[in-house]
Amino acid sequence: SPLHPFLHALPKCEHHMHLEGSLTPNLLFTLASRNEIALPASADSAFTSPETLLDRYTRFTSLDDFLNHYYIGMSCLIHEADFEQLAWDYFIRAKSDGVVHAEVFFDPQAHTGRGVEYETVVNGFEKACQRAEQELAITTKLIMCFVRHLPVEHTNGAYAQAESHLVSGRLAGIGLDSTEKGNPPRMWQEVYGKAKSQGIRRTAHAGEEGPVEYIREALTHLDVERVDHGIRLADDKELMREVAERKILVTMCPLSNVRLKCVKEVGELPIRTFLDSGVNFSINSDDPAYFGGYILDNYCAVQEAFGFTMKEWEAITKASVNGSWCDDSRKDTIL
Ligand code: ES4
Ligand code: ZN
Repeated sequence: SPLHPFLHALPKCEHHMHLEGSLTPNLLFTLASRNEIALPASADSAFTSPETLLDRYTRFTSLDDFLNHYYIGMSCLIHEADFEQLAWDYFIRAKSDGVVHAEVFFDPQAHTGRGVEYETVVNGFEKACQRAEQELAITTKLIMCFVRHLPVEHTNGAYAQAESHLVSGRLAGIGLDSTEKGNPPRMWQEVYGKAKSQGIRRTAHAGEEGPVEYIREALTHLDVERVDHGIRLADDKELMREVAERKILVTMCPLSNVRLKCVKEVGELPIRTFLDSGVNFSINSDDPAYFGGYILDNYCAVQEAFGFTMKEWEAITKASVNGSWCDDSRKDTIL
């Protein structure tokens, strides 16, 4: 696109990027070897080499098909230095795409559940965040997610482990991810209520594979300040108006949605509708190592599908900065 240099130069905020989803096949094989992790000898031999794995990633059939690979991949992360390297490699790449502020997700339960200490994970990620701030001038926030495929009863333990970090601000907030269908947001009402009472920021994946009712539930039962994905929001025009009025940020992930067969193509996403209806949204990479693109690739895919004007891109950029969980002085510096 002739707008490519313009899109590259836009000051980008990333709000929806799972650090574990930035694990490239190359780093995955390096860590598997270094940590002596046996990769599965799967029927389709996806884990033969980085090349066969990358090729398999072009054929995900659903969110769960992706998640099966995602959880195997992260089983190679063992030591603090592994987590630090993972996040640092992402920040380098984000910098080259024009990211100035990154709020990144991670899944503590996916690590503690296989014997890796919570502190190992957080300390590694925090070291990378500090380096990104000092050496790359990227401001960062860590958001912990609860995983919906595990019993909801596990949530209180995961929250308790992180609670002091959430209260002190070392972690910026909580999110909810993993298998959506059959796991409606209201199931996590209790922990979200506690977080709210402690002044902790809240977001949740909703309306990715699940219906618009899950978006409504995330707003009413979890009182989220953001909606992650929110593809289905345009199915309920009244709810969409409410999201616009309340300036709830919808964090869109176009290439993810295509790879996971939530939509056939980027043009099917309600991005033009959101822009015209005053819904604030940002464009993000989700799991860039798995979905064939980092944040700039997602901006370019949106431009190819919707052909926005420079003025429209400036409005998108502004909403993205203003929807960030950084303080106002940082927003002013970016804009
Ligand atoms: C995820 Cl694309 C997506 N959806 C839900 N949960 C996730 N965790 C990591 N990537
Ligand atoms: Zn996600």
